[in-house]
Amino acid sequence: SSPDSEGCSPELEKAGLLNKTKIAEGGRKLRKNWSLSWVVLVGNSLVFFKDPKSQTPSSWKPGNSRPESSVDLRGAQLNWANDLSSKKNVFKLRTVTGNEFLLQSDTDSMIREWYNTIKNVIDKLDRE
Ligand code: I3S
Repeated sequence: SSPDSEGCSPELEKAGLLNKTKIAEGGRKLRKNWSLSWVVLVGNSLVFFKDPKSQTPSSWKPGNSRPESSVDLRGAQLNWANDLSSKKNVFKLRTVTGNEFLLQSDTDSMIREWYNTIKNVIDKLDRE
């Protein structure tokens, strides 16, 4: 295979719009601030982009746009968290460094796909 097809560029697993709020930073609780985020799962990372309007599925690549932040999924924990919000379809992602995010979508099928896809990556990394 060509140098770019494997190894050099990480695999794009999924991309889409989700409501996001960070609720803890290094274990310290933060005030919620929900906003719509363009979320990209690529390799072992979940990458968040600020401006959904300027994002397209092809614009996630480094250089094409600036990520707002990125989360390493290795060792992360994923749990449904409908008790942590009045919104429906909420799950919580906690990183090894103690950063916690809530992600949400009103579309049941979409949030379930995101949950399953992220869970699969975390489980795969746990087995390495
Ligand atoms: O868990 P909380 O504190 O009830 O979360 C709500 C608040 O963060 C609220 O902001 P202010 O209290 O700063 O105005 C947000 O507007 C709500 O969206 C938060 O609750 P939900 O249930 O939407 O996660």
